Order: sequence, then C-alpha cells, then structure tokens
Amino acid sequence: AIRSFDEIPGLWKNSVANLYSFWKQDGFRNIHHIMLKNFRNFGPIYREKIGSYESVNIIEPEDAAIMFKAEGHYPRRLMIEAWSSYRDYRNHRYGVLLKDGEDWKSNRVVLNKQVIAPAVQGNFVPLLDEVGQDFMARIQGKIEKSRSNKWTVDLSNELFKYALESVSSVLYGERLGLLQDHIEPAAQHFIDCITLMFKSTSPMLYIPPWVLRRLGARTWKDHVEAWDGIFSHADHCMHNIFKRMKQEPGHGGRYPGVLATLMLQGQLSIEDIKASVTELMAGGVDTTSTTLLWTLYELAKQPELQEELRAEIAAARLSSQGDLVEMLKMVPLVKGALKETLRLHPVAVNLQRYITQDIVIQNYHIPSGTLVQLGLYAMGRDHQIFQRPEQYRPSRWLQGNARYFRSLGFGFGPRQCLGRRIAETEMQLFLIHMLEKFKIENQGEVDMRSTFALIIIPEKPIVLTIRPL
Ligand code: HEM
Ligand code: 2DC
Repeated sequence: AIRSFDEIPGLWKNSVANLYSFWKQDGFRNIHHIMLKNFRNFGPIYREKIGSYESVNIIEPEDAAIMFKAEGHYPRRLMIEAWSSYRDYRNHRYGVLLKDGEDWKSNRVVLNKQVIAPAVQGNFVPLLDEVGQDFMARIQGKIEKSRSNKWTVDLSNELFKYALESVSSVLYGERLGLLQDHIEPAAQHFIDCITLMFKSTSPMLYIPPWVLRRLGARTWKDHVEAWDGIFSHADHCMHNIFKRMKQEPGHGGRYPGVLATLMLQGQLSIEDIKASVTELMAGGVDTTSTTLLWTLYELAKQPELQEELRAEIAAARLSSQGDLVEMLKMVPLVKGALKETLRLHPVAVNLQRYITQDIVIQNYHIPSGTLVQLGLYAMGRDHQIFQRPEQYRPSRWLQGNARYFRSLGFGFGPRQCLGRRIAETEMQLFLIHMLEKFKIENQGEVDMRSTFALIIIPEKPIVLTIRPL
C-alpha cells in the first residue's frame, strides 16, 4: 500500500526548533553538508521544515523524472522572497526569473529565441571568443611581468571580470573593456554587489524578509544596497545601448546584441526587456566564473587529464579549419569536464518544483502543490548513482547510457537556466584557449571545502599556478 504524506521521515513537526538547530550547525552556510547527512539518516526521501521553508527532498534520478513530469505548463521553483520583496520595495518589475504563469511563459518564449535557441550560438561565438583571447593575453602579460615564467594567483576576481565581460558582450553586442589593467570602479562595484546580493539572500530563505526588515537587520540592508548597485549599473549599461541605437541604428552590420535585438523586435515592453536583461547580467557573473574556477582546480590535480583534453582540442582545431561553431561540436571531453565540475560542485544545491498533480515517490503519496526538491549536490556525490563519485572523470559522460536525469546542472525543461547557451559557450571557449596555451598547477593542497552563499562557492581562495606550455 502507498504510504501517506505524513509518514515521510524527516524533521518537519517543529519548524522553530529546527531553525534553531539549523542555525547552531551553521546551516546557512552548510546546507549542502546537512543535506548529505539527511539523506544518509533518512534514506532517499525526507520531509523538512526549517523556519518558513517547507519541502520534500529526493535524490534519485528516477524520482527527479517523476518530479519534472508533474511540473505543469507553467513550472514554478521556490520563489526567493528576498528577491521579489526587493523589487516590490523599489517598485521594479519582475523579469523572467521571478515571473510566473502566463506572464512568465510569454516573456520566456520571446527570450528563448534570442538567448538559448541553438540558432543564436553563431552570434555569440565570435564575441565570446574575442573575450577568451583577451583573457589569455592578460595572463600572458602577467606571466611576463613576473619574470619567473609563471603566475601564481587566486583567479576568482579575474574570472568575475571575464564572466561579466563575456555576458555583457553578448547582451550589448560590444565590449566593456574589463580585461585591461585598469578596471573601471563601476564594474568592480557591480561585481561586488552581486556577491553581496547572493550572500545576503541565504538567511532569508528561512526567515521572511519582512521580519528582518522590521527588525532592522543588517541582512536586509545589505541586500537592498546590493540590488540597488546591480540595478543602477545595469540601467547605466542599457542606456548606453539606447543612445548607440539612436546614433548608429544599423550597428555597422554587426550583431547588435540581445538587448538591441529585443528592442528592435518590439515583442516585449521596454520594462519587461530591462527587467530580464538586468537579471541576465547579474546571473551571468558568479555562476560561470565559479564553475570555471572549480574546473581549473580539478584539472590542476590531474596533469594527464590536461594532456588528454589538449589532444582533443588540437584535433578539433585542425579538422574544424577555423569554424568555431563546428569546433565546439568536436570536444565531447571538454563538455564532459564541465558536466563533471557541475556534478561535484553544482552552482545550485538543489532543483525544486511546486508539483501540479499528486505523485508517488518511493511509495509515498505527495499532494499537488508541495515543494519537491532534488538534492543535486547530494546526487552528484552518491555512490549508488555515480561509480566512484569522488573521482573527477570527464570520460564518464561519454557513455550515452549512464546519463538519464543525471546531468542536471542547468535544471530541466522549459524552466531550465535561460543563460545556459551563453554559459556553456563561454566556458567551453575559455577551457579551449586556456589549455591551448597554459599548464595549470596547484600548490599541493588537500581538498577544498565549499560554502553555501546561495550558490555553492569555495570556502577559501583557490590559489593556482599558471605556466606557459
Ligand atoms: C536559472 C544554473 C549560468 C541566468 C537557473 C537554474 C539553474 C541554473 C539550476 C534553475 C533551473 C531550473 O529551475 O530548472 C546555472 C549554472 C550556470 C548558470 C550552473 C553556469 C555554470 C547562468 C548565466 C545566466 C543565467 C550565465 C545569464 C546569462 C539564469 C536565469 C534563470 C536561471 C535568468 C531563470 C530562468 C527562468 O526562471 O525562466 N540557472 N546558471 N544563468 N539562470 Fe542560470
Ligand atoms: C538556492 O534552497 C537554495 O542560476 C534554495 O543565475 C533553493 C534555490 C532556489 C533557486 C536557485 C537557488 C537555490 C540558487 C541560485 C539559482 C536559483 C535560481 C536561479 C539562480 C540557481 C538552489 C541562478 C544563480 C541565477 C541567478 C540570477 C539572478 C542573480 C538575477
């Protein structure tokens, strides 16, 4: 017989006590480790209520498939109240990230065609490739300046700039110029605001923003300050493009970028366009840069793997004869490396949906409307799901049979990551250029732990040494 919802194991009966013990375990920064422990204690399904946050958690790919099948026509994930409260507070419109229902769908369909459809990759590739090349030139310059034929560095801020330059080049069809020696303070401030925005969000997953606001808490103030900085800089960038569109309507025959294309199309209101472009700009920095940093960290541990990737890249470079879009189709191991990074170091600790029909998972009945979460971090490290999960082994992704609902770093279905195509192209080109020119070495340190700051990031700076080949 199917067991009832209330029989699901877990801690959900005393949400205030659970919040207290969560806080005592430093849960705001350790949610991913606590989640591992919960699956170990309760098995493949557990129910949880911490403060105001109530969910059912699952781990198996087959159960993920059931969850996504019940997502309905307008899939909804956890509404991050901190983000919507800020917009309500400042009277900003929601973009595609926060919209729901028909409003979400109609915006998303228009954006898909300009941002994630396979056909637009050709527009992005030349821009992203140029950014990649500039980054390598910058590293080369640093190596020369060091006079020791190497550069030992915590690359995180360099990668933030690389990621912001990349996403901006695609959104605006032109370069911001962040990879020069003097970085504009405005751009650095924008980068710092995004980090603060993520960091100040996590406590508000469990304690509603209005409570913290009423208490005059630092978290809410930081959060408002961070979003204010994000919105004002994005607004400044977008105004420059509006000016350019008046002065030079044809953009010299070149691809004018996502923003200008949406404006010229006129299918969305200017307010809707601005809201979503702001989200794309903010969503495009910490996500790809952190994933690239983790990838370099993993590659530094395995020089032989770097060689294998280099061989694949060299062969693809040769047979694609200068056609980059073609080249990107010939590097399955590079793509496997990025999947492997997202398996061990996912940006999103879990994927969630409010299910729109009753379902049965692990023989428990779960009613329509429940928030179901797939523990992505825990799934990636489970030995029942991945053989030798502790090993970073990109080739595991080359066998097509072992991938069913296992490669979910960008989410799934119509509500998956809108920036996925930009992110993948940007990261693939980065690795290609990096491996063609440099060797990556570590300082012989042991395993780097991670921290939850809404997204999963390294706990401490990762210091790497880069040498010319
Ligand atoms: C949503 C991951 C990069 C913009 C998401 C989601 C995940 C994710 C897991 C939720 C998907 C779901 O619920 O099914 C990642 C990862 C990235 C990345 C792993 C890089 C390694 C980016 C970039 C951008 C971006 C570069 C912007 C250019 C967005 C937006 C959404 C989203 C706007 C919300 C889409 C919607 O609600 O319709 N991302 N992301 N992401 N991401 Fe990304
Ligand atoms: C955080 O329990 C943990 O891509 C929560 O580019 C559940 C949750 C809900 C939504 C997730 C969030 C987690 C992590 C960060 C994500 C977000 C959806 C989109 C966002 C995954 C897993 C992100 C980083 C976007 C952010 C765009 C924004 C800055 C405008």
